[in-house]
Amino acid sequence: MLAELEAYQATALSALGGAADPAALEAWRIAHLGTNGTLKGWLQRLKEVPKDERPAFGKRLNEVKSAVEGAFAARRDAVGTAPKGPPLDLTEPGTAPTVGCRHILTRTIDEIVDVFGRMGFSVATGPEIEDEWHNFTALNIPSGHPAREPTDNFYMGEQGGLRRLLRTQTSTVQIRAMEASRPPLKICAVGRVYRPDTHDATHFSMFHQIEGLYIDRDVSMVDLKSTLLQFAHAYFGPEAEVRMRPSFFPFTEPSAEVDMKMPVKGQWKWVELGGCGMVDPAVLEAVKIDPEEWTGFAFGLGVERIAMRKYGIGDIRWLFENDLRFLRQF
Ligand code: FA5
Repeated sequence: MLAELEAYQATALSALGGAADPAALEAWRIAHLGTNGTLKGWLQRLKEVPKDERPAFGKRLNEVKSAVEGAFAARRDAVGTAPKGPPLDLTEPGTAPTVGCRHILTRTIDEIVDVFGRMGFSVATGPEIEDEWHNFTALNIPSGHPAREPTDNFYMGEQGGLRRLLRTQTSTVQIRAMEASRPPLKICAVGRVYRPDTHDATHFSMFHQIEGLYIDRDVSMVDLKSTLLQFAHAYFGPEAEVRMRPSFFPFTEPSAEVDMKMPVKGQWKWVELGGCGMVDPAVLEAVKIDPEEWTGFAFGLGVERIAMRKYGIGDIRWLFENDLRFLRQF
């Protein structure tokens, strides 16, 4: 039986040497090392060996087993294993990965801030949950003013004796900037504002404004208009125009509505974008800036209205529906 075992080892190793590819190697492995393989058979035959010869035979069987297993491992390294799954066809057209992009509003905001940045405005920020002082009182909107009505605001309870609300305008950041730094001051602030307006093609209850504030000595309406005109030229092109119509805001005097003439579906049209004016002395006094020494202008424009005109978007609601068919166009 020992001789038979020696012969088996020689046959097995020679067959292994002939297995030249992964498939043949796998067939050899199943035949020799598999659950019903020859080597297993040899282990079972150990009990046929006379008891006194068993230790020597068992020792030799273990040596054969190690030799055969070791030879298989070496052969597998040399031949390599069979590739898993179907073969890879590098000439097949692939699936292009989806590339995301910034939301059109984010892009508009970045573009606008970039233009004002080049005109020397630094960026200021303020909280979206504001108190009455910053949203109304400091902006010369006294208590009892209709703008404070609960129907026109999202109130959120009290803190420190002041009612809190979602800010209705970025003009709140004018106050925060003037509280934080002394003039001269040239800032812009962009962000979300909230009003309980009925949704339609041009109104939403949450929208964005870009605020500008410039406080220095001898600032005039001419500076205001030339700043808005520079913005219009930089953003809508050299043919854009700016028009101011007399208006009223409690925090500016005089006040005006800002219209810009810009291309709408290929035709140049006047479009109302926001409000502006010279900062009211009462506002400067509220933040302890001497109105005899300092003057300034401020403006606040609707970002959605700018984006809609710039990119030909017909309905403000499309900007917030997150419909990829709309968003992918930009
Ligand atoms: C203001 O909010 C003033 N704070 C602007 C201002 C700033 C005046 C500094 C003077 C000095 P008004 O309420 O008109 O003004 O809003 C400004 C712009 O926001 C509007 O012209 C419009 O473009 C946009 N807007 C107003 N309400 C909505 C709305 N519901 N949805 C989308 N855009 C709106």
